[in-house]
Amino acid sequence: MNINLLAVPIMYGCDRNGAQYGPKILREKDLVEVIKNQNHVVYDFGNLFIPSVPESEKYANHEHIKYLKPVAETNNNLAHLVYSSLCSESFPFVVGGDHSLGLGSISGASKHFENLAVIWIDAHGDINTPETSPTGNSHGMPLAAALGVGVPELTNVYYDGPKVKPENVYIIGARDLDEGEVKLAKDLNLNLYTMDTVRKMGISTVIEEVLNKIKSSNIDGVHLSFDIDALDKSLVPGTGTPVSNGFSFEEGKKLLEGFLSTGLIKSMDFVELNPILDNKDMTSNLCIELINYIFKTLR
Ligand code: DIR
Ligand code: MN
Ligand code: MN
Ligand code: MN
Repeated sequence: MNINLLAVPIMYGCDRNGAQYGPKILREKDLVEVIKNQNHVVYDFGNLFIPSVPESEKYANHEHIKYLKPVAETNNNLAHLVYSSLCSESFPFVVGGDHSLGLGSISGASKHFENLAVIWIDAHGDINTPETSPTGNSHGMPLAAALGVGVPELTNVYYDGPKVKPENVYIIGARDLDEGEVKLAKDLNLNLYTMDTVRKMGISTVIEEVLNKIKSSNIDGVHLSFDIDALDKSLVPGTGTPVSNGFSFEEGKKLLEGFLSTGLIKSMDFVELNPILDNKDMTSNLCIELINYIFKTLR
């Protein structure tokens, strides 16, 4: 397959220094070679330009959402790269950086596909709005914005209006949802597979159910957004908001393979690695192993 590597060294969405170095450390650990060795052709687009904004201007664009303007701008730029990658039949692999970039990925993919589905694997829901967000960090908002909920700067990224329909959103592994997120998931009737639900159903059954739902709707493309904090806290010290009771490494691989081996996934995010928080490269090494597996199973 042709892979367009789109690296997005952004940390404005998590407001945690270090997330911007995810692409750098993964490249140092031979990211490109790892993907090539799984029999893909890799086009490395380099790092996206991220505007530099001093901390003193964190709230310059909105009273609660931090760095709103550079986040929106970066997502606009990313969206067009994802869109043009898909137009040229290449698979966009978006490497973060924090999860605010999920909005740009979805926006680009949804311009290309008639009816896009999104699988969001994460300890969090990322469906906060300025009203519900306890932190003001936009990495907790990209999925809401893609659904058309939130401030216009985010809901109108790339083109105006919603990018994905609620019935086409699948959240898997959530175990740290904010109050307002629980309510929005309910109100919009999102397909929410919390960690509790996953444990009750079993991973294989979850995969099967999600794939059946996707195949029985008129979906023509699926975007998979993977936040490494979906994995258990003990495995990922190098991420900003680790949460216990997460997936083991084997479970994470099983989940990814279940979706990536189907031929339905047309684009993907890999986000929230923070090398500064890492413990002896344990998380970045695990990321490389996971990425190797992703490209081994991608069809
Ligand atoms: C939290 C954290 N729900 C927030 N979100 C994270 O700030 O909105 N998402 N870490 O991955
Ligand atoms: Mn996330
Ligand atoms: Mn569309
Ligand atoms: Mn998360």
